[in-house]
Amino acid sequence: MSVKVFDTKEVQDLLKAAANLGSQDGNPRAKQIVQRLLGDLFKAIDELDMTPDEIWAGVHYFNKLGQDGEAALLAAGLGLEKYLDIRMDAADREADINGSTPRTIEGPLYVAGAPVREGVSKIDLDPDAHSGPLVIHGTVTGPDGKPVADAVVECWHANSKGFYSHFDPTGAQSEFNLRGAVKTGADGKYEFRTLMPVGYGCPPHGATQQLLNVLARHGNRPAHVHFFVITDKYRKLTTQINIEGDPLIWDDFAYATREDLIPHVVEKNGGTALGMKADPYKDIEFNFELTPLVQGKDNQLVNRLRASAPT
Ligand code: MBD
Ligand code: FE
Repeated sequence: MSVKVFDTKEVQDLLKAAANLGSQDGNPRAKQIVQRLLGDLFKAIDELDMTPDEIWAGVHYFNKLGQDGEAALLAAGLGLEKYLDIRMDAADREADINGSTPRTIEGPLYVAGAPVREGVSKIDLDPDAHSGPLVIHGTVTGPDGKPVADAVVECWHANSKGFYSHFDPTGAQSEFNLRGAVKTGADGKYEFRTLMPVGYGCPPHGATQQLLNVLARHGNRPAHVHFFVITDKYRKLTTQINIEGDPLIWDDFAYATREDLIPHVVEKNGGTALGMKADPYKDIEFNFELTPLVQGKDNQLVNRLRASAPT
């Protein structure tokens, strides 16, 4: 079939009716977006001559995606979340905001409500025989390079199986294992005492991996640690660091790796005195430089549905 119907009056009227453009009611922005996205889909069906079988496969894929609770995971895997970062980066350059710690995607596995401690937090609550001790520490500064007091640095990462607490399919981790928050003092310093994470892999039978398989893509991420840095004075930073040496660093299925987000991992001794499970430990120094508010506001604050749990 090579029929083309998109530009017919019948189809254009159908699109307008579906988005209810003839009415003054409803949410105008939602109507605009529905008309555009549905129109782009109709057009693609016409131009690629998509078959009914392909369309129904796609419709039922959405059902599986929802059943699996993986829509935000797929958004990361298809680069949609990265694309939003690319746009925010471009907006920053236009606003002459440069040189700060790069942002990178939040991902779908944050849980709000981790306990906030002063300066230092030990966040490995559960034992993990396959993971060694890790200290991550540094200083939060403003665009002026001066330390920021009362900033909250929040961090979350996976265990030695690549599983995150709250989302662990084995149910093995306690709430807030490997999740924590630290408030900086006058020196702007934060420190997390934890265990070395291992890279995440998409659930092998989930909708996301199902699509990635069709594309001959893997669904794995290099070992990484997520951060939010939040203060009244500057804009919220959402970022991650990768663990140096992970073979997937430049092959992340979620496209989150950035040049300035791969700090060196240094071998140290003295872990026992820090309350770590062994004396030799790995140490990462990573400093955060925040960006200025724009006309007194965080103009890029992202609202999205986030999991939460009681502290
Ligand atoms: C992760 O740990 C993650 O950070 C992202 C972006 C997607 C899936 C799992
Ligand atoms: Fe992650």
